[in-house]
Amino acid sequence: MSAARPATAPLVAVVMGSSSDLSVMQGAAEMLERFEVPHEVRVVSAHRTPRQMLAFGQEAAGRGLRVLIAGAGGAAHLPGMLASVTTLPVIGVPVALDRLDGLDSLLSIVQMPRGVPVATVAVNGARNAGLLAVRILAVGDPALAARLTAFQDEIASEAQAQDAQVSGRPASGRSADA
Ligand code: RP5
Repeated sequence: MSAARPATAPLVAVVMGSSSDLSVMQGAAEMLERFEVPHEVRVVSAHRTPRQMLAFGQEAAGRGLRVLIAGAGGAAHLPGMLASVTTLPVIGVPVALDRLDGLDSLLSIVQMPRGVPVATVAVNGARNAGLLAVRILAVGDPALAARLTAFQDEIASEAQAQDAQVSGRPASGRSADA
């Protein structure tokens, strides 16, 4: 029988190639905080600390992590390299740098070879990466799934309020789309 996990043991790791990615990657952490998912935030570089990066990926599942969110910019190898040394789902966040508007980061992350998947979100799409991690965890957690449903109702209400403001029509309230 395995030892009980501490309540705060991280289930998700938000990792990035440099602290210069933090302003974007903070969005993932904010979504995890919103859903009270225990997580850790780390800088792990595929190029500057390659050995530590590989060890991090190899040890992640054994530490109890369930999902890795990896953000990087430019020659963005971090998500793919982590995916190559773990069986955990890896969500890649292309971080836009000053040049090329993040297209370099996007293509570096999304064009993985067969057999080594990285679920790639939009350029700077860290908030969706956090939400996707929550969705993955919610597959086996009905309470978390219920909170995701409440979140979807909330963003539907926001969209309906925008419609009312733009169109001048009364807010429609809960509908088939809410
Ligand atoms: C990548 O290089 C990092 O993910 C970052 O997006 C980019 C630039 O890093 P810094 O030079 O700002 O540290 O590895």
